[in-house]
Amino acid sequence: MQSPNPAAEPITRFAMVETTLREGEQFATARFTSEQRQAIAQALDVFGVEYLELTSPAASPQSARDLAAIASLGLKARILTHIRCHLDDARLAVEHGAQGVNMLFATSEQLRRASHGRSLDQIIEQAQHVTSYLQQHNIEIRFSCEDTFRTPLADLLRIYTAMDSLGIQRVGLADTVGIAAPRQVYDVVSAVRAAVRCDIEFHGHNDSGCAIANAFCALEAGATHIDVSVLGIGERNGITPLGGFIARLAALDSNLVMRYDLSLLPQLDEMIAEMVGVMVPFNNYITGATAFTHKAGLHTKAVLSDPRSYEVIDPALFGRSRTVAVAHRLTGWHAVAERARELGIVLSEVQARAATTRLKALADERVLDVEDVDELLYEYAE
Ligand code: HCA
Ligand code: CU
Repeated sequence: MQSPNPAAEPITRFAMVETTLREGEQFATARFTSEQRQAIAQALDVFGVEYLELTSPAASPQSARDLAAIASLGLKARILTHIRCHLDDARLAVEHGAQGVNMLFATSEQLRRASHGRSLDQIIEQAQHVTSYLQQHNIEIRFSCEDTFRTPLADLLRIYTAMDSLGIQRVGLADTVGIAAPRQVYDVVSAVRAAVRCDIEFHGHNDSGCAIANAFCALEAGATHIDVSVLGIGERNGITPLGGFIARLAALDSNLVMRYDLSLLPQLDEMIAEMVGVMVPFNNYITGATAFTHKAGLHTKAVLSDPRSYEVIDPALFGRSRTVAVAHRLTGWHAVAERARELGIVLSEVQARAATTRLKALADERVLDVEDVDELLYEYAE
């Protein structure tokens, strides 16, 4: 298929950095026990995410113990921990068995003023210092500029090229406050792509509803690693959701996501929703209650003859099935005839149309459910 953006490279290589165990723990109602943290790590590992990002061992003694415990599980996913660009934190990461660190430094003027007050040169010097320690311990390193999209591009490029020249594995772009729009993400990632040799990670918040689109644009511009969390949980209203990101890629080409155990997605969403005390949203990507429900007559007619007419994602890949809603005033005779067939009732077109007319009139009077439809259809069987 022709890419909508002629400059965009086809997406060939990417990895997911799953951060339910770090960003997700920053969600308002999240408080995972050690057992839950391990269960989440294991479930995500079976699903097939490439990286797990865990809360810093500097956060609390239990967080440090849980990092060590998860790092010793022998999972396929690489175990990262998220640290400040600080030697003390780097030491703790090494001591607790992390294979890699995702470290960050605030670089926008807004955050530099509010947080550490350092100059660009001081940031780079500190990062070099910590990097050299981590490299002596063979730790995979990602360095991220917090609040990337409110940091001047010239500053970003200066920091990223300095870090790239140290031989770190990745630089990270973080839309910390959810302010970036897709074209902006595309442009900034493209500029970084042209300036560094290392991999590029993107972390996007969803305050203005662009987290999935931004992650996708980052990939199109050459990012290689995308941060996600189950249901998108994180600070405020969260980040790019794992399921939504998968949906975006599956809509483009399901081959991009076939390496994951997709049928586990509904369980993953349910598990995290329960642990943090929320419902899976009704309109959630793939796993929401209505994600594959077709209602209006025109839609149901087409979907019954070819699901691809109104479905760009195959529900079966995720162990889900489609629902054709019949018990309402927008119904159409194809859907009604199909419901009759399911009941073993064969209707002629004339009968199906007549039943549909009666159904619509009834639905104008009161709320119907499928039993009402079935009752009406059984009258035709007699
Ligand atoms: C935060 C930090 C962070 C870090 C992202 C990253 C963000 O909790 O404020 O390390 O790339 O959104 O900037 O989550
Ligand atoms: Cu974040």
